[in-house]
Amino acid sequence: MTKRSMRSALLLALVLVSCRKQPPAASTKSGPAVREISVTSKGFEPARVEVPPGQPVVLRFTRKVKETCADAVDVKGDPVRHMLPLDTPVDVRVKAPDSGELAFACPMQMIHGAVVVVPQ
Ligand SMILES: [Cu+2]
Repeated sequence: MTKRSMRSALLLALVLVSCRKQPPAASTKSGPAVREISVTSKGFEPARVEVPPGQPVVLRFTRKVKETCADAVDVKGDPVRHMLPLDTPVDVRVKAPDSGELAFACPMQMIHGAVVVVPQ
């Protein structure tokens, strides 16, 4: 297998995996935008994700490190604490505010990130 075809196969596998994880309601063509956020030794990467105002958006968190206090994430205004199992994408659906930011953080509020509204 060439490097190129391996890459295509990998991409295809990723697409298949992400399709399967989508709930039926999100499979319409006007589904919410998805922003991938990794948890690494540096914290949330990227720590700031830009979104249009007032739109639903899916934050897809994937924890990639074993040792981190961000083994869960709290999103401001969301009473549910979202556990982040290692190497498992977890979708958190939020609605972007009309302006400003929507903060998220680890349960101890040590590692921070934010959804940043960018006017269109
Ligand atoms: Cu923490």
